[in-house]
Amino acid sequence: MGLFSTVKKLLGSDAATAMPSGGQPQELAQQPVGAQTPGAQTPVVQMTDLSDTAPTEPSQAWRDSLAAALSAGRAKISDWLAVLLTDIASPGPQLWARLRFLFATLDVPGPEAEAFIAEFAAWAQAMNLQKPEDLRSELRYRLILALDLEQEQEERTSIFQKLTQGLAKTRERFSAGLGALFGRTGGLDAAFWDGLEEIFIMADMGSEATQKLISNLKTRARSMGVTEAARFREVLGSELEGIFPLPKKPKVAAAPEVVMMVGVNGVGKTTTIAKLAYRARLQGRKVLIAAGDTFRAAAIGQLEIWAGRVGAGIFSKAEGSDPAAVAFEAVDMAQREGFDLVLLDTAGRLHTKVNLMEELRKIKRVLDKKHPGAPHRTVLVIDATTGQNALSQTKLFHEAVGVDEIVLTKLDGTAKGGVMVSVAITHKLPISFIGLGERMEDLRPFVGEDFAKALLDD
Ligand SMILES: Nc1nc2c(ncn2[C@@H]2O[C@H](COP(=O)(O)OP(=O)(O)OP(=O)(O)O)[C@@H](O)[C@H]2O)c(=O)[nH]1
Ligand SMILES: [Mg+2]
Repeated sequence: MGLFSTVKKLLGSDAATAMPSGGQPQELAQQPVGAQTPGAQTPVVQMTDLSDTAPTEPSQAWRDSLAAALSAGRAKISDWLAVLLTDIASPGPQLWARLRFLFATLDVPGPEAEAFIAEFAAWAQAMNLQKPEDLRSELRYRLILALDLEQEQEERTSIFQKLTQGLAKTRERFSAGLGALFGRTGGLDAAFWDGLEEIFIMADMGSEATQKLISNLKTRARSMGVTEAARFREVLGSELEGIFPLPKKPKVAAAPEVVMMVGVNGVGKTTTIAKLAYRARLQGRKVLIAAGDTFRAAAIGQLEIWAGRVGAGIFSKAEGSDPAAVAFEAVDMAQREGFDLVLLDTAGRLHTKVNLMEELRKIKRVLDKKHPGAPHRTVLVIDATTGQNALSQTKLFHEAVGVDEIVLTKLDGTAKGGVMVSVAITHKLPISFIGLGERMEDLRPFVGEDFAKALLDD
């Protein structure tokens, strides 16, 4: 039994009720960390003492506290972490001992627990995780993925708070205007709709999407029987909640699953690949990263470093190589060596004489020839701080290569949330993940309902 099934049992029905009503985004990895794929690369632990015999704990009170936190019957990760990390200044024997106790209490088989601890120890060392808050946040992410707690209420709330901060600017604009509009006495007359239109335009939605949204809202208000401004918030809330389609589960007839990342310069493609690889690795998949951005040597080097850190394989060729050849040979390597997932990086721009879209189409053709059905997903990366440009980028890439889903990065900055509403309305593409920072753990599933709530909350 893996970590995952153990905790599902522990969570009981709470886990089910904590699921978002909109369902959860399609995950790149389906296996718990316990289900180590044979041959998956485990970072080598160097100079890290994994024994827990060195200094003895001055007090064993934490055992009782942890046992109590666990027997409360609900998985509340912050309670566990509080006990695990009390008086722990840095990763070391004390922490390993506590983790062993946690896993033993959860009935996690020894080898899986040891693999978790070894990988965490190696990561803490490689990333020099010394600050208690960094240690806490990394351990939290790893436990959440390994134990499949991402949709648990507490975790959703914490992501929601970050989302709300990122969307603060958009929300400010929105809520002041909406508050005044909804505070009006009276019905949904022409002045009301004009006022609403103005607010949407101010929130970077663009005129086309705004017209469409207004028309949808008129229909929805009628069907909900709402005729006065004071009740309009409900109408807007339910419209926005349903605006983001859910990612589709790709059909992968034979391994490996191939994901191609596209997007303009600097939006976060390479970083997102590292984050996706990291997630998939923590969930027990064998991941190969393919350095298809051959435009700059630095891009290849950046990926090689990340692949090493997150325990993924890397396929790269020299700077200036044909990206389609990189894609072909990477899939060949993945097939021969039993990788589950290939993440293909691509360039955001090329030398002016080569057309980027033509290049991307060629990569797709070559992939499909080599491995029918590949790429199983073409993921467009968009920087959330971009304004209306996000719309034209989506149009461009979608028309040229067919985008299956969007990853929205830099939502920790001053995100322009309204633009995503217009992308969703205009192109009906799902958003699968959001980037909330530069650390590996800062990539989380997108929940449309929460995004809408974060936009509208005042
Ligand atoms: N704050 C924040 N920064 C991010 C996020 N995602 C990526 N970045 C940063 O954005 C910058 C560009 O990221 P890259 O991954 O190199 O972008 P890219 O799309 O691969 O860029 P090119 O290879 O030049 O086309 C880096 O400094 C990243 O750390 C995020 O979610 N939040
Ligand atoms: Mg890049």
